[in-house]
Amino acid sequence: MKVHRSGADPDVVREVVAELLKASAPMMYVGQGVHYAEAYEELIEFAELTHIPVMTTLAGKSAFPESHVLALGTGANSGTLMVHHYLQKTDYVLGVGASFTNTHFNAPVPKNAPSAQITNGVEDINKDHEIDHGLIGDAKLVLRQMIEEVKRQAGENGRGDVNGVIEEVATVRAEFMKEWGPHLISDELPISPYRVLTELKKVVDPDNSIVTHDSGYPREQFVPFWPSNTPHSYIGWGKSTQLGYGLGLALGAKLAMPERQVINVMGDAAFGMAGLDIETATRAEIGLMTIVLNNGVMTHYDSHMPFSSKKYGTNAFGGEYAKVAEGLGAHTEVVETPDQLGPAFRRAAEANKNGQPSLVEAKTKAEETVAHYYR
Ligand SMILES: Cc1ncc(C[n+]2csc(CCOP(=O)(O)OP(=O)(O)O)c2C)c(N)n1
Ligand SMILES: [Mg+2]
Repeated sequence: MKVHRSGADPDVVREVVAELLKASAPMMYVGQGVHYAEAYEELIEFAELTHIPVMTTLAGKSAFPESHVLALGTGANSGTLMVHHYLQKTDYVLGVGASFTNTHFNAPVPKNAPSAQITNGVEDINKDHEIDHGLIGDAKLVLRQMIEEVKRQAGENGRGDVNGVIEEVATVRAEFMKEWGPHLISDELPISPYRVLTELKKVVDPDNSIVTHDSGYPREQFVPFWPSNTPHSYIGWGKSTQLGYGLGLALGAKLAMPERQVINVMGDAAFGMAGLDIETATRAEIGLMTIVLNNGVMTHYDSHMPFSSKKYGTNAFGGEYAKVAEGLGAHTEVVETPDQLGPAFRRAAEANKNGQPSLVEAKTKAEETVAHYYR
């Protein structure tokens, strides 16, 4: 079947652009539709023409470079302080390829600000949120219409940074990093999962990798801090949040983009659900890296099931996952101190180059500190 794309009603485009240019703190709430439409260049061009800052949802992560001066980062269940800041102050929200679905796994859509929504799913319009303008169409085509309309209304060079967005985002980002820096460079033992992220970032090239998390704390801890600057450098998932799913995604990602370093970060419970699929990677010579953040528990689940946790230890796990993975044909590493992380990641990545999967089992702390600003 042929795919048919369509653009939005030009009258609505005109009205939305006029309103956006009048607003004092507009923001973009960018979802997975930008990936589907491959509207990456248009999104950057539109943001730069209007100086509107960009938040991505969990599934939208990596649709906009997080190193960009207009990037607010990801607003998932956990998220950045910059997202929180703009969610509170915004006076106009433009959804781009976003369904505006109410879910625990994305930042809340601001209720009191006017909103417009670019989506190709008619059923998304007024589904969970009453919006002011629907821009029904393919994100790439609609953003192109919006770009042309900004040029018509504000001139070829668009609107300057009249609201001082670049400085404001930089100030809030500095505050955010000041708060989280100590976690990211922590020397504590067992190892902090945030330190794992920092050391991984030094060894692999994030722009040429594809990282994905698993359910639980690995997702909450990686999403706000892993720098996604190129399309598909991160697979954000979790609206349906089945534990173990990340490994399957990583297998597929490596097949789709064999030139990239693929990394799947999972907890010990997640490994219990799907870890045996590492044998699939060995058999099919899919050289991906799995990092098991082995903290010995399902973090926080003792509070969900206090009686059985106390009596039977149902929230806890034992086991040596590197040994299991060795039996499945992977190159394996066990890491107990932060300084061992870098060399282990280097050797694990080297094995991947030869088509062998690798597993790094890091003995980590059950870290409950998460960047939760809006919930
Ligand atoms: C199939 C399935 N069962 C249960 C859950 C609920 N759940 C979400 S996270 C989690 C525990 C995760 O523990 P672990 O993988 O060890 O990661 P941690 O949070 O400890 O870092 C559970 C049970 C789920 N998401 N999917
Ligand atoms: Mg765990």
